Amino acid sequence: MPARLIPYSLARRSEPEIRARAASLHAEMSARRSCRFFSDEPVPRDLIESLIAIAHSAPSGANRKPWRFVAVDDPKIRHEIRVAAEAEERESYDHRMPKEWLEALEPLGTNAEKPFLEIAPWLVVMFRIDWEEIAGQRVSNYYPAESTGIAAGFFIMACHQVGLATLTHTPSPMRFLREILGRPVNEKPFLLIPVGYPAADCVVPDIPKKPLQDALQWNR
Ligand code: IYR
Repeated sequence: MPARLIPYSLARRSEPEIRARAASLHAEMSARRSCRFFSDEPVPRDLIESLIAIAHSAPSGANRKPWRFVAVDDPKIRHEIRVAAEAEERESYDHRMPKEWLEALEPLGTNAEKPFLEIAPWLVVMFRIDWEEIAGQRVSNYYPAESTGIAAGFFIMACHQVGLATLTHTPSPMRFLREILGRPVNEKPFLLIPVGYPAADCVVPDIPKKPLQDALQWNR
C-alpha cells in the first residue's frame, strides 16, 4: 500500500543567495583533502554519532538504508585492524597490484604502512548489506553499492563541514573487517574511514585536479 503523503517544502531562497551559498560550499568542499596524518586528539563519541546520523539520512534504494556503520575507538581493535590491513596491503603492493596501478598511486606516495589506523581516534567502517533476514525471510536490498556510496559521501562531507579530516581507505581485500568486528556474512566491508583532527604537521600531496570541463557535459 502506498504510504500516506505529507507536505514537503524547502526554504525558498533567492538566486543571489543560492549562488552565494553554492560558491561558499564549493570553496569549502574543494579544500577537503584525504588525510593520512592524523592527530591522536580524542573526538567525543556524540560527535561521531551526529555525523553518522547525517550519513544515515542519505537516500537509498527503496528506502532500505542498506548499510551498517561500525565506529571503533578501542585501541586494541584499531591495532588488530592495522595489523590485518597492513598484511593485505603488503601483499597488494608487493604482488597483487599491476604496474599501472602502482604508477597511478606513485604521486600519492602511499605504501603498505598504515599508522593512521592506530593514530586517528576513530575508525568508521561502513558495510553494505545486499540482503537481510526480516522475520525469517531473506529480503533483497536494492542498489546497495550506490546507496552506501551516497551515504559515504554524506559522511565525508559532514566530517569536513564540521572540521574533521577523513581518509577513504580501501585495503583490499577487506574480509578481515567483518571477522575482526564480528559482523554477519551478509555485511560486506565497503569503506574504512579514519576520522580525526589532522596532525599539526599534516601534509598532503600537491597534485593536479581534473578540470570540471573534463567531467561535465551540457546536453549532447
Ligand atoms: N589500498 C591501497 C592502495 C590505494 C589505492 C587507491 I585506488 C588509492 O587512491 C590510494 C591507495 C592503500 O590504501 O595504500
